Amino acid sequence: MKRISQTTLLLAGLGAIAIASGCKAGKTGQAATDEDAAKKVYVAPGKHDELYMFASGGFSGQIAAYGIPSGRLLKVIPVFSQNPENGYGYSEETKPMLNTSHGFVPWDDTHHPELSKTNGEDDGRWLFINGNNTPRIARLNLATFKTEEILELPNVAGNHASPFCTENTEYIVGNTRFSVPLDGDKDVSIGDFKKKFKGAATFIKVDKNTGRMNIAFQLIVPGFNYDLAHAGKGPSHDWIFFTCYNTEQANTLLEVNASQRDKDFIMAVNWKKAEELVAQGKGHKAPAKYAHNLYNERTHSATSTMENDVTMLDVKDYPGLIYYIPCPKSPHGVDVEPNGEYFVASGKLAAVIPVFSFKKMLGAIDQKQFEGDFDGIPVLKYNTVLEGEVQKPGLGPLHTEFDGKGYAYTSMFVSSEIVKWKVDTREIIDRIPTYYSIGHLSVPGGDSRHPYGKYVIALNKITKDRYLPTGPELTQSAQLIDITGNKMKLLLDFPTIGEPHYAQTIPAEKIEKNSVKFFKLEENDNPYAAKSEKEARVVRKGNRVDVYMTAIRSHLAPDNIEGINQGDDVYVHVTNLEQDWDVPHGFAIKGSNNSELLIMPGETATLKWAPDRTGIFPFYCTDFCSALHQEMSGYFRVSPKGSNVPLTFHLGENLAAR
Ligand code: RUQ
Ligand code: CUA
Repeated sequence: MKRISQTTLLLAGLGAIAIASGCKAGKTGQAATDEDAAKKVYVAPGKHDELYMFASGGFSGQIAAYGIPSGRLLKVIPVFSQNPENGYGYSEETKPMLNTSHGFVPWDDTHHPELSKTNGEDDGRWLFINGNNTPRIARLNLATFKTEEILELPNVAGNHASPFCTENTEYIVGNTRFSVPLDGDKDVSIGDFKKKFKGAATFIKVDKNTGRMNIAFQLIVPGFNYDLAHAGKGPSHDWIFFTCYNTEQANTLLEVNASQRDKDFIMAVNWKKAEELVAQGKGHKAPAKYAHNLYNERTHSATSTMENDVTMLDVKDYPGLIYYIPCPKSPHGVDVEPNGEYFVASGKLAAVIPVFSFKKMLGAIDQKQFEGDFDGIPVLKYNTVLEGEVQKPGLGPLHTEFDGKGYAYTSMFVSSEIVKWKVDTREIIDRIPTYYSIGHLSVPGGDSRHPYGKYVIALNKITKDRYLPTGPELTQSAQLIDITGNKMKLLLDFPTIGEPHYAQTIPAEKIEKNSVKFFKLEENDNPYAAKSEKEARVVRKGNRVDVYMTAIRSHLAPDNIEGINQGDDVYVHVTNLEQDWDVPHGFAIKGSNNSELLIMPGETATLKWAPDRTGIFPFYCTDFCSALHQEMSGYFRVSPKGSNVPLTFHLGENLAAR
């Protein structure tokens, strides 16, 4: 009991420090008046930013792209949440993207954008992001800035430790935050936690050419709470390191009960070895139900397939597959420096930042330097793997990124600052306050073999007094910090959508050159496309009416449609005939219980509409596309059920009364 109350006090104390340091620090703000800082973030009108930053939208479920150094918001890319702004998740073509084994799930919580890598470097092809709540991983295509694929993860709950990329994007890896009974064994007492609740580390194979994802295997690991991971690089290429907390395996009041042990673990996994075992036919197929959703750029449509099983390896059965490294205390993540030799863990309740050596780890394994085992899995001796500790770094270390010049930058949640330290000597070089309560930070390329450096971006949890107040809910915020000198220098605060949980930042040139400007009409394979006005038509089959509509500046064809009856399901398939950059058309119908469509040039999108009453229903283009945009409109006539008004459609005819 005594121990519990001490821990509670410690945690309450940490919270208080966070708030106190946050409010006090608010007075500084020197950068806002610094002309030099203003010059460094000023991007003249018409000029482009130097970098793209892709930040998760946190509980918005989306990704947002910003220009750096200006901090200008360029685009919100819908991923796990419906987006009425462009019809994602509302149109018939994109609804299947949000299908899961639980049915249609129109929201999630995104945390960790991960750029695809070639030879350990960000290659600008794809961006992966996790859905935390209903475990999913999405892949975005950075040529189109569209979500192309969403894969649900079975046997997992709280897909937080995700997604992490191996050095050549061989795998995207995720693990469970909440250990749960495996899918085959569902109705289990929570009291059976220690026996029956398991972690499942998921290894998703990524096709080199198409980016297509498939679950290669899952490793059944002990029922802990898994936290962030990073794959090795260079010498440590074959390994991936996970952190875990709650090695106490508590299932109630985790705040206290999962903070008992002095050290939890880094779990080092030899993924190369796991891959070999699976190739040899080891492991077993376990029943699992999960959705695999794929968007096709040619049909402009998504399909959802339900998968039925997954290959699982129980790590207990394969010695040498994983090792534990003790790590203080409730570690929240592990980061691998550019050379792949040192890995750095951050215990959110720890007083030091431990830096481990990969070489020493291999040596310790070789010489069986074990301090014991957990469930048969060897636990290496802390000191045999440790290279050294960063002493007195600050309070609440969370995440570390690197600048490629031998320095590391660690975010400190509780003391609300970034600490710069030297990787080889572990001495602290500088610290800078963040406003407030920083979570992740992002150095461009900061988790890759060759960081671009130049900036570190603080991704904060709280803004308090930093912006004009907007009622109880305040904007979320990031901060841009110059790291070119010995001392870090705050340049800019900029608001973000949702919570900018984590971001990855990449030189613009790697993305810009591949950017798609429009979709070729002749490559449009959507079965409902009308590729010219001549093909525009309306077809009835029972109570289903398909409208094949075209859009071009500045009319929709057809624009007068009669003979729809109440009780019909109307599918309006709009094809944008434009073949030019930046000419989308929009589409909306009065009273439709749906969002608009925003149709890119060459694309087809479908709005489903069930008219709820008889009458005249105007429809129009919602995107201001030309001087005669206001004229881009038309009418539906909806008659009573069973009416004998013939189905007709027109364009360019002044109808006579019927
Ligand atoms: S975890 S703030 Cu959700 Cu990314 Cu450390
Ligand atoms: Cu098309 Cu406005």
